Amino acid sequence: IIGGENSPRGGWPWQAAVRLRGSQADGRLVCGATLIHSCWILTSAHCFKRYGNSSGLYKVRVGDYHSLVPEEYEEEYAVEKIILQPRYHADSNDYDLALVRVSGHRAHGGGAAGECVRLNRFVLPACLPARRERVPKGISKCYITGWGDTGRAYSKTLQQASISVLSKRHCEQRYSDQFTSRMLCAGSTHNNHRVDSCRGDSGGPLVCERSSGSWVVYGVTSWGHACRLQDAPGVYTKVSTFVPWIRKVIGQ
Ligand code: 4AZ
Repeated sequence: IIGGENSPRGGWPWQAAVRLRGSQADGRLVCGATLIHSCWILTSAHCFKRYGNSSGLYKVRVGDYHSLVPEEYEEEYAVEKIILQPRYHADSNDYDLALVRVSGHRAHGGGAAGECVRLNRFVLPACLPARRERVPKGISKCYITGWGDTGRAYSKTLQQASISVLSKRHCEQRYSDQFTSRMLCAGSTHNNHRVDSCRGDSGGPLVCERSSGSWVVYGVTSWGHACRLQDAPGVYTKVSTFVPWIRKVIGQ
């Protein structure tokens, strides 16, 4: 995250990370992700472009704040399966969404029936938007979060930044037909304080607070022209488009 700040501990309890498992690169950050159900995280499909989509290569970490310090509510889970959005093709950024099912916590014991990730004050799912729901205009505060590049290096602590969802015109002007109706355009509206997602934040959430106080994952960090360039807003997969597919896959 460029132009962000340290998040409060436990401030974004749905923030998860996909990390490499085993080998020399154990624990290396692959992508951000959002817990949307005790057994499922939402991330972007392009996260699996580099190392492939076989589940044994990855693990999911939840409840984390400082990536190098073991914390009380931090847990890691094996990946049971990775489901890429069927219309995603690795040669474009369209349909850039994936669902990852995590293995249950039998090894740790003490979980509720049908639960995979153990939920608590530091580990809670975000809400899905309604099908075709638009981001509420004006009233809602939206944030991006992640451990990705801050402009100097990847962050050790979870970063947050307040961001505005922009009209699609901003991204259509900048990216022409690479920007599709499956995408959201977001960035900062003033030029002297740029805010953006960057390498390593991909797959992570763009959340906004509804007037009811619930937090909804409207976007999944996907792509953009570098980070923080003038007139280069960030592009996020529009989750509301995919709610029927998500519900079908996760079975609710
Ligand atoms: C990336 O390289 C990346 N500002 C992620 C997000 C954005 C640009 C690049 C959007 O993963």
